[in-house]
Amino acid sequence: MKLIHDIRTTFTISLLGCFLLSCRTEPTLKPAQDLTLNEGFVNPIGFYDATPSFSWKLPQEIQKQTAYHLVVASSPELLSEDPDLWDTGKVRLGQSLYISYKGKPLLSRDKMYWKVRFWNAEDQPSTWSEIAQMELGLLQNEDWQAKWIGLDTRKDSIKGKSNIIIHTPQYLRKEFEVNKQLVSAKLYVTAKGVFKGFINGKTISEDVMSPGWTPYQKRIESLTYDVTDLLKEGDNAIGFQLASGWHFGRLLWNKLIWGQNGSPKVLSQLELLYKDGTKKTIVSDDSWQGTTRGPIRFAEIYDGEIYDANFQMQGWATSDFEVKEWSKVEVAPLENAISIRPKRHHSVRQKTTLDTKEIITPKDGSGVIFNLKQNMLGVPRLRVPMKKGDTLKVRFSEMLDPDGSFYTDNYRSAESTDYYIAAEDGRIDWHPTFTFHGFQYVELSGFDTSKTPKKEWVTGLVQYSDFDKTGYFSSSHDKLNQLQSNINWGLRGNFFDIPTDCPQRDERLGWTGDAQVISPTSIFNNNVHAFWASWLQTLRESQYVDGGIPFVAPDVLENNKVSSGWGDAAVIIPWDIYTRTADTTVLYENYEMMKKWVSHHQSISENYISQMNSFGDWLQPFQAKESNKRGDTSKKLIGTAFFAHAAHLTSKAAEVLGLKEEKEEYQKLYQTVANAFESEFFDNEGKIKNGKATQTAYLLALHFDLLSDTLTKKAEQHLLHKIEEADNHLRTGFLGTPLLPRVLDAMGETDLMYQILLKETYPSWFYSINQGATTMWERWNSYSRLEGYNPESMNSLNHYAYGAVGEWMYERIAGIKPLEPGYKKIQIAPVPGGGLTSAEATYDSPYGEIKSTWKIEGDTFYHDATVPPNTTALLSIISDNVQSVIVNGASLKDFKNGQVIENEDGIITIEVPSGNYSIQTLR
Ligand code: RAM
Repeated sequence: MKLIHDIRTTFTISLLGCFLLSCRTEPTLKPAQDLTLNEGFVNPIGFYDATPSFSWKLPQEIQKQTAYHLVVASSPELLSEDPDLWDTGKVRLGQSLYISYKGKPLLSRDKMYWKVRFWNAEDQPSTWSEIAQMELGLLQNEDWQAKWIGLDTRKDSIKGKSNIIIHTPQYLRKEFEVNKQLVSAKLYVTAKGVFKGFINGKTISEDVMSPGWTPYQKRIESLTYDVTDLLKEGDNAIGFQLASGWHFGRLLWNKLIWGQNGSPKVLSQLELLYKDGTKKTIVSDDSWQGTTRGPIRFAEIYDGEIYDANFQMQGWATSDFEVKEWSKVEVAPLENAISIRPKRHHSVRQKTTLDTKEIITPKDGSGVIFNLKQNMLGVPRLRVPMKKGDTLKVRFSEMLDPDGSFYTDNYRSAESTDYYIAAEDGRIDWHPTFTFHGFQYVELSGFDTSKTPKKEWVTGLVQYSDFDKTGYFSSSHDKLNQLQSNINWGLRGNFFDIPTDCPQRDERLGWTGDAQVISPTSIFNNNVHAFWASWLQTLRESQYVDGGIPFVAPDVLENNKVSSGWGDAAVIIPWDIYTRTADTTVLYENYEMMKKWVSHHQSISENYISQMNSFGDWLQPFQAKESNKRGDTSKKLIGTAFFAHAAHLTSKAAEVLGLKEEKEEYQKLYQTVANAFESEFFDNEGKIKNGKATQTAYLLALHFDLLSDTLTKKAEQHLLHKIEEADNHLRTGFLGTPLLPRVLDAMGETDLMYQILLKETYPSWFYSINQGATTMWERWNSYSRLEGYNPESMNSLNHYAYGAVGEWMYERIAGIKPLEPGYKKIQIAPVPGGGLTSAEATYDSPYGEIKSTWKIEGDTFYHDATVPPNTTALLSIISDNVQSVIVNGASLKDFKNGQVIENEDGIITIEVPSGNYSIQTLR
């Protein structure tokens, strides 16, 4: 009886349900894919944000999403029946990116599971996506029962360079018992210093130099690891190696910033959940023991590492270890002023390896040189035969001098040397742990000389923040491809937890100017959304009370000084990220910083003319001696241009954030500054006055839109004249270089840009390639095959700023450019030129893959383009004759899947929805 009743009820409910939910169609559309949170996180654990945003991609065959339904639950089982955290119901919106969580509040350690379905243009539903998940980290200091622990290494009073205190690396350990069946074990951990963790002798993670670099006086990032598989029932042990890192190491020309007091410390909280529902937490406290008598004897970021195998402590991080002469650790509570927060981007990891390509044995009997034929950042893996008691000395260099000698002067005071002391005869297999180097050449001495050096002795372990590659560019021009490779290696060499200027010398700092110059190119090449969002938090935390933005972030200079074009990273980078990702959070998070920076500009201007200090058009070629690296463009002109631009971008940000009045206010300020700029620096002929007429002066005025229409036209001609004067070479430094392609492009001068780009002579991009560059260089003439190194000591061969031209390569040579934030609307408009016969780029945009590939064969121009789901594109076709263009096999005049919206100046523009397009044009 009961059963019949149940069946009847179920039947009625399902009929009713069917009616309500409209069962017209069984879902047949493929599910949404690539489910991510916030800045692209996939199923993160230890996540930093309790109110995350949700994004997904649609299958390629879907043109448009018209609605979505998102469910969030605290367990996968609840997801379909009873999503207890959030159920959006069917939301009639096309938005598939950054849907903000508005469900039940979440707390530290909470887990969430989520899935989504969508409806297409015909209102057909998709099947549900796969389930994605997230687990929060420890969001506040109160979540930590653990204490900071470590040995007092300061008292050893070991002094290094410039009398700076050296902390001997330490080893910390504790044994504990797992006495019941385990369901899960999570380790929450961080350090003042850098650490590597072990459980039962196995490494906890492959992360490098954790926890990374933040303004430690305000915030230290914590990491979360699932270590369930490393534990066993019975006796267990946990251990950490701990070294100075950025926190206690010398930084920037022999300064200690955070390490003036105390010694390195670890904070560790291991939380076990047993099957019977009980919990056990093992925290860092006074029950731990430590020693400095381990094999890592010395570790410094700039100077290298010393490893003495005689000090090896077999099994020190296992419970079988016999503890002798280990000391009790010092314990300190968490400070209220320092927030411990989950890391909000990916740690540095070993991302790839480079084999030795060539061995050079110098005649003078000095060390043997291993050439990787690629300048890189990371450490070497050394598999080298040694004799007991001998010391292997490992030196690094970016380039050899033309006479083949090993060159290290440009490392300045950074020793950048590793040592390994052998405890027995035989082949070692070792790499340093708590340092990193920028190098292409490795010099070894002190190995077993009875053996002939082999290439496999040295492998480069390439390390950078763990993001994926998103963009590819290639063309028929080999040197252009080499340039693309150099740009990429420049990024790999400087995205080491924060964006740095260089990876090799005694600097390696988060220079703000370099960062703003490279951000668009970096976002195309790699998934660095989270990387930048995280560094922008560091920048916010580093902003001075008066709104000034320091030269570097984290701020190790602490000099309260600012520079125009550098501090402007505070407005330029948030805007760049927003335009390329459509993530409004980056504007919300940084808007106050932007405003404060604009008022700082204002506070050091007189009648809207900037009086701000500036590094100027840094390292501009052929500059007057007295310009002292800062280029010949007037500082006031540069400052005023950036002041106007900063106000302009802040007004745009205000508009996106729906702040109408502020939008108007900043728009007005921009206009006022632009007017002041025009009358102060330009005469009626559109020529520079009150300062030197440089390419960069014109570029700033034009790119930041600071002149009236009439003067703009005139100034454009003066710029062309300046370029002609330089025999179609650039004359730009850090600030002007990224603007050059943008301005010439806007002027329709792409042929000229091709000429400048493909120049072989100094100063040009290919000049460095002709001298053997495999990365971007700090100077246009950092090195030459004939004369060797530029004699200036500030001369890095891995400095990404001039790689900013990458943006033009994929936006115009290949032709992929965002027209609306996040590439919701895309411009696909390649401009062939420079004798190239083909080019292509793909970009994994927030909506899916965008592709643009072209080639010229005989009289025909072939162009294939892919427009991802839920976007539209403006496709440019180089022709003025609709009849002669073939799109997807048919004449353009019969083309139905889109429309011609313009036919002007020899270019037909069609607007198309997502899909693949194959276009043939007769030239
Ligand atoms: C150098 C840095 C950086 C630059 C500053 C002004 O020391 O390497 O690239 O931004 O100077």
